[in-house]
Amino acid sequence: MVEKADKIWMDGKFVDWDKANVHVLTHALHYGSAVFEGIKAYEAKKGTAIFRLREHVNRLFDSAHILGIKVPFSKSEISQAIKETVKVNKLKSCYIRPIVFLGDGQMGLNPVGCPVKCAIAAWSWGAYLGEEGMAKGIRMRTSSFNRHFVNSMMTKAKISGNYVNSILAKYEAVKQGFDEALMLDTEGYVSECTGENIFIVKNNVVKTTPNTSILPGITRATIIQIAKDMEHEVKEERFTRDELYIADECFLTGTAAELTPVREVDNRQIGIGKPGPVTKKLQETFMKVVKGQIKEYEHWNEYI
Ligand code: PPE
Repeated sequence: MVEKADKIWMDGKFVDWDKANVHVLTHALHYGSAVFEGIKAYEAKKGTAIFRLREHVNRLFDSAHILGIKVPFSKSEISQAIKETVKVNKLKSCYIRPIVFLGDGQMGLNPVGCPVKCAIAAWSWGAYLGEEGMAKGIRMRTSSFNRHFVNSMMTKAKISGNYVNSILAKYEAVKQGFDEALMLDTEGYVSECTGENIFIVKNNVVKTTPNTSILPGITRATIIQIAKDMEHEVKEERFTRDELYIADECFLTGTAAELTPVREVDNRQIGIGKPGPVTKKLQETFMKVVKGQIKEYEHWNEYI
């Protein structure tokens, strides 16, 4: 169950959490015509800091542009509203969910003329794939569902409708006792997971899938930067599931998942079967970075 906060920002005003409702004929509810973000605020050195707020707001606007809708607020208004949402709810650290959606007033697939609505909620959210997963690594299986073909769904946009594919895959994996689903692209190469990007490490080389069928993750970009700064060779290159089976290490990245190690894929142990040295070092560094504890990355912490 989501841990309720006090207020939700809706179209420019704060409303009580329990009153943040929409009409049942909301276009987005029927057709998935919404774009959203997932952002995290952490208790950092000098107070609460939102991690890479600018990049998240840019991606929200990019997603809206790809879907073909115009956000009825400016980027600075949305950024300000996000900060205020954290503030009014007195949350020291939290997950933040802005959503821009087609509202009610018109049915049918033609979205022209449908009102565009915005909301921003924030709540406390614990370890996405469990505390144990963070410490020991998770188990995943290759999904029977493919990741979107790039001309069927726009994967660079965080469009709500895209996530039905993730729900199908996640449900299948969880019902079979796994923590997460590994999704392949329509050509059979590794793509990403249901709500995370994926990395492997082999002989100290860090590899992640290229920006084709994936959501270009902000955590992914962060880890690429940190790994390069640690003098690792980083490749953005396609790889197959068997290359993953024989990798030394594997981990997932995402705002909610942060950096989650993977210990097993398709019932095969990955590397030593627990978080490897590169994974551990990146995970530790990432957690310091989001909390504003490393000077060279402090520009990513946006204090509220
Ligand atoms: N791929 C997908 C499909 C995805 O949904 C996410 C974020 C990522 C990669 C990683 O992106 P980034 O957060 O920018 O590093 N998934 C969000 C969904 C969580 C949810 O269950 O809702 C998130 O982590 O906020």
